[in-house]
Amino acid sequence: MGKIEIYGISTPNVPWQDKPAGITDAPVWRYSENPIISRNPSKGIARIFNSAVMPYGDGFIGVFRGEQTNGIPYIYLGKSKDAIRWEFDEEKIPFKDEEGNDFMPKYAYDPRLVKVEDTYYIIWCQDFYGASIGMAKTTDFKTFTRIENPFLPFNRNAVLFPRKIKGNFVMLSRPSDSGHTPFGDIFLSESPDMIYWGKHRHVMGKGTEWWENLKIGGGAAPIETSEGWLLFYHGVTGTCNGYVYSIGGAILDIDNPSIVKYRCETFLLTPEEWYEERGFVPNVTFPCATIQDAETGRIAIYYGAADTYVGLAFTQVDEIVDYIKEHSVVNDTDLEIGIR
Ligand code: BMA
Repeated sequence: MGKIEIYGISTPNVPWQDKPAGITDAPVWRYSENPIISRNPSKGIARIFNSAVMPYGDGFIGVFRGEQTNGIPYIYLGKSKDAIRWEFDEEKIPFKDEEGNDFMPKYAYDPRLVKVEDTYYIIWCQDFYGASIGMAKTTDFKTFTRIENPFLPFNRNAVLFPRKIKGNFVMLSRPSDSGHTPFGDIFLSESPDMIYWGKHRHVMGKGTEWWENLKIGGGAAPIETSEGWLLFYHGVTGTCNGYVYSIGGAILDIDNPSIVKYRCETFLLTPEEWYEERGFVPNVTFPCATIQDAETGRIAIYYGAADTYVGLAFTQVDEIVDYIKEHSVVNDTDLEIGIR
């Protein structure tokens, strides 16, 4: 164990590759066999990307954004023994309402998967008279019950914390428009029951650094560490040829996560490889999940690449926390509690 502790389960079978010797100035490195999910991964699905995974049983489970061959995104369940090679259900996840009746969203994308206490929550973006957040819960990955939509439209990138804080569920989200949203900050909301959400707080704004100067959005569920909540998020800049999505890192206060303790002024990963630069939407790296091992501090980051593939990258908790702290620039809106 290193100097920074990860609070959570040990996952000794977390996917891992040591850092290549040539990489000296970056704390995150890519899996050499990327992308781990390629085009046309299963029947009727043209692309899988922006997807979330976690340990389950003696293997791993995940919720995957599958772009159907009619262009409409939906969420599919996948299973894996090693968290690298995945098998997907052919049918969409069969969401039901509380009475057990079918209750399918019109479309669903960018799912996150977070376990809080004994329940797994799937959080995604869907139509609610415009782009907004949908949620469902399961305890067995067989029955999936939709729960109330947490927020008014328009909103995206909702990410649940993996435990209650001061007795409440806590969720990050990014209020948006219903299109390609040329703005956006990360906010936080609390709920005692997963039905009523409030106590909204501003967490962090789009960055002053150029790589994240258009908008930001939550990525993977925050990782609880002895330094605070480690958050991988996406930051976007606009160019004459469209948006570029990079992965950033921040550390939020453990008891008051609307306070940003450290925020890395440089991106942690930006489109460089062919599968990140070339695809349905070029120049996108979009983190949606991590798997981490409390024992070794190993962290595997799952990210969508070019709205076409799933990539895998690695870091180690001591290294990433040190890097974020060494390169941290926080401004007044990061440091404040976030209510006006
Ligand atoms: C965002 C979301 C993501 C997508 C990204 C880049 O607005 O829709 O699903 O990866 O754009 O196209």
